[in-house]
Amino acid sequence: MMRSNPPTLSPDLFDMRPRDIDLGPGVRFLRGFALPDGQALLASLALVTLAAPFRHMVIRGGRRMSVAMTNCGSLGWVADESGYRYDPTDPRTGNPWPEMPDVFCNVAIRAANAADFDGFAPDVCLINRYEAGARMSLHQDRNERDFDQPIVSVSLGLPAVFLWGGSSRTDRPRRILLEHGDVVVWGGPARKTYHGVHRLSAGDHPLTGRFRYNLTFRMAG
Ligand code: MD3
Ligand code: FE
Repeated sequence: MMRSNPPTLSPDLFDMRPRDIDLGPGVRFLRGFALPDGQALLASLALVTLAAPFRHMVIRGGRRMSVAMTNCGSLGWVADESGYRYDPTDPRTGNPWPEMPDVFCNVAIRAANAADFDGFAPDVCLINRYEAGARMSLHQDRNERDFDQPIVSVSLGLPAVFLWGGSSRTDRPRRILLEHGDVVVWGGPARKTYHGVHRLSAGDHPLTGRFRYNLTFRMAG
């Protein structure tokens, strides 16, 4: 009898994962949702970063973030010694942030719709770049104006262990593997949950080399 799929040649530890992960009310995990757009997203990302290069922001207290960041859209997330904010201007260049590429916006809106959010119109795409050792400690995202709107995240390149905590920083987080093409829509009661990213392991991804990128789409203004 013909098989519709050839057998995999290498054992994949993650073949045992459930197809859909339930992260509780308000969260929709869309595994592989952005896979068909992966290359287009990365090509547009490269253009954005020509105008607004990745940089390691310095947070209050003087520490440099291990994750390199940039933004596109009418606003961008920035950190400096005075705190966090959304700003229409890239402090590094003095220019407005680059426009959000259509392919970015389209994926984000389609994902929000798939998760039953209507009217998602992101004005910010924060772009995070992780290399081996880079991590993001547990935090809440609370600089946005309207918490009824979700955040849409798109993972590209090397996989990372995402830490999904609770309503308190001290709640023990669950560990979720986020891989190339995975999209998660975080809304409703999940919106203020503590979350972070475990330090990235070294690797070599066919499309992104030694990096992991994460795009987070927000309605901030
Ligand atoms: C849940 N980024 O940029 S994406 C961030 O992979 C951030 O770079 C991580 O946390 C990353 O703020 C995680 C998933 C994510 C993003 C925002 C959220 C989950 C969220 C906001 C509220 C709840
Ligand atoms: Fe966050």
